[in-house]
Amino acid sequence: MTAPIRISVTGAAGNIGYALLFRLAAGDCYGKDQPIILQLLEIPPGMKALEGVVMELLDSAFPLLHGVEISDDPNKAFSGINQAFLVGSRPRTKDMNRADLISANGPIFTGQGRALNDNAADDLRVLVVGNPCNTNALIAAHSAPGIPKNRFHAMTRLDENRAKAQLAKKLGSLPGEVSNLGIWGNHSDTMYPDFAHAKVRGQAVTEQVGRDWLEGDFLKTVATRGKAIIEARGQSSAASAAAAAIDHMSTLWHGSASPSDAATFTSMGVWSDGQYGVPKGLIFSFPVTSGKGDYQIVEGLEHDDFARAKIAATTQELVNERETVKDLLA
Ligand code: NAX
Repeated sequence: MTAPIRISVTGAAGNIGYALLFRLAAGDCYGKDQPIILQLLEIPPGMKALEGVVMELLDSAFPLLHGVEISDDPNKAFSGINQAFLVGSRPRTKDMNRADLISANGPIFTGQGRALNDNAADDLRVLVVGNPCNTNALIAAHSAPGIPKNRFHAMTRLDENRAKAQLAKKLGSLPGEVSNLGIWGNHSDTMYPDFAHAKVRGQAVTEQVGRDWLEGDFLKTVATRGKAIIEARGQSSAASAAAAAIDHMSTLWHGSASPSDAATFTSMGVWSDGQYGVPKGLIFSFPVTSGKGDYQIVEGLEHDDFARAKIAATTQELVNERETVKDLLA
């Protein structure tokens, strides 16, 4: 049988953790023939709840789950891991603006970056979900000088999935029939879902629906979807966020041609080397294709003035966030 891979999930007793762990253990990410060992990290107040989650994981008798370890020490939780889902972070409270959130969460990712550097396996891949995920991924990457920068990703797949769902609904198609919908920039309401290159059933979206809707209601609905879910549910999106995390890491593991991935390209927040004029060294969401374990930023996409202005705005926001945390970037 294939040797198990070690997967760490931080914030494992939280809402997203609760939705994510059971799908990982069921084989939804790495395949039905890939055993896994889960190494779960929480802060001390979360450990008791995490013990309960572990009981449920064991009670599910997942054949692929070859072990579960828990710890409140990142050095232990990251020991020998191949894959990391960095979900845990402080939620934004009503009195906090985005800059406060960045300052509150930044130090978590310096510590976790160092612990990954010192303890993880050589083939490590990291997905940062905890917000502000692009800048948290940047901090973690800087704190792990021994790990290549292209291993640190931020999750914008939920934004992509939300955008695909809206296009599918509008055009009476299925989400799986929407392709090449790239998210550009920051996982925040400045991100730009690039409808101009998107296709539904192989035909350009812009040939099937008016630009008024695309530039108006479509962008607004995608950008404010998280808020709408909190208003309706009383809690932030958790199951759809976990599904997007599975999609991201599954695409990276299996390649873009994975059966669960109808798109020719998908979106990942990754290290910029200056593509499309984005400053080098930001974690920026680009359209990517993925081979096994690696990705390539899609080159040569043309943007009109509308798209250029949107991409400039989200770039500027990430530059500002980087400035806010510059003391944490070793
Ligand atoms: P919860 O508050 O339910 O869970 C977070 C968990 O993290 C808690 O159990 C907490 O004890 C733990 N935690 C806090 N600090 C930690 C640390 N230093 N080490 C380990 N664990 C720690 O939040 P949840 O709904 O699960 O959301 C988690 C994060 O995902 C939040 O930052 C949230 O903003 C972010 N999201 C990101 C999304 C994305 O698309 N990138 C979408 C969904 C979500 O909003």
